[in-house]
Amino acid sequence: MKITAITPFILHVPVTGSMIQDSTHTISHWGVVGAQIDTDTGLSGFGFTGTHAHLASDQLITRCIESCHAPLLIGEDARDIRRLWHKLARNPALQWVGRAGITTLAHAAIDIALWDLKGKAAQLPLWKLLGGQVRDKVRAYNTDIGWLSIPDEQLVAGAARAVEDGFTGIKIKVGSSVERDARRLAMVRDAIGPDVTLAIDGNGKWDLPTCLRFCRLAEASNVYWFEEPLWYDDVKGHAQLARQSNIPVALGEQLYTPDAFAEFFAQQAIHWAQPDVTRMAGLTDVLQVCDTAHSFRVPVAPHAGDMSQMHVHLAYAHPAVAVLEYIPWIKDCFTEPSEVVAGHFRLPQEPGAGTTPTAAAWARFRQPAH
Ligand code: 0YR
Ligand code: MG
Repeated sequence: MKITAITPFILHVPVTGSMIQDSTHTISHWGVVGAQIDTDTGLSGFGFTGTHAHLASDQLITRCIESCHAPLLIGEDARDIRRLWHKLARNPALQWVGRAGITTLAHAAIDIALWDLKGKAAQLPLWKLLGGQVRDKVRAYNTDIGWLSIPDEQLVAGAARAVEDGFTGIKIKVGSSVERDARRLAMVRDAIGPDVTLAIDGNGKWDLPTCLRFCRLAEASNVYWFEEPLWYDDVKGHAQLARQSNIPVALGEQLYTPDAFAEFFAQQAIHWAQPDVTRMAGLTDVLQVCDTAHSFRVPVAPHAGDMSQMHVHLAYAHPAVAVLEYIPWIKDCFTEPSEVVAGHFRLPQEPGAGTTPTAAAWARFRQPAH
């Protein structure tokens, strides 16, 4: 299965309600920035990374795919996923200038497209290729009801509606002010009752004293995890918080390498790991993190940079994954949307990684790749 062409693409897809905010970002669209890999078998694979849809930086990713990674891949056997992963990780054009960041996001798109091809060639959904179903159901938690930009009453109503719709987990954003966020958290807990898991996400905004002050107020609300309480790379800060609060600590959506995760595991700084195939160098890298997490008995809750199109396969196939994030912004762009029914993700059936865009999405959301 020889690679004959690699074509980058960019889609900008609107978020729910035209705008959302967390503690650090205001966004109107999700960027689906990726690569189509064609082969001499006639099969094409698709892979993508997730961005905040800034065309200028999205075009740096597509440029990196096309100018730096693609020349190393044309003519190669698409089935050699791990060998090609290492070839790109040692790309002479990139290793000196970009061991993380845009180069990694570009690598992610390619690695995922290769997994998609492998599934299509075998006529199997990715979860089957990864070793089969290790669980009957994958529990979903809803993040899309919990943005900081949602006013209090709407937040409470949205949380209650999500529970009525069958969700047994939700997540709300924090990181505005300790008092406001603690009040909103208590209101939501009140509205959803004691049986629904309720996580919070600070997106790296606060410092340790602020987090400790917040945690004291939040402990009464039975918080499932506190995600990115501190700056993403701060291992010792998270280790301290993990020791000083009763609320479990989660992070990983901003980590690029297995080495970064290894440090958090080794320092016992996190209770939950949240790797993302669109942030790390693809599924190949995330599988390694999931295996390590499993050895440390740390549960994995993959972050929704892919809006769970690929992670749903991982979640069905890897024993470390405990729960999966649900944000519905881009699902209808794909031939098999990642759907939640009665609070659980449907088991994908189509061959591949769930990354094939529909013609309609292509026509509607495509942006210039250069
Ligand atoms: C919006 N999920 C997250 C979005 C989301 C971010 O900035 O990118 O909130 O990825 O933290 O857990
Ligand atoms: Mg997050």
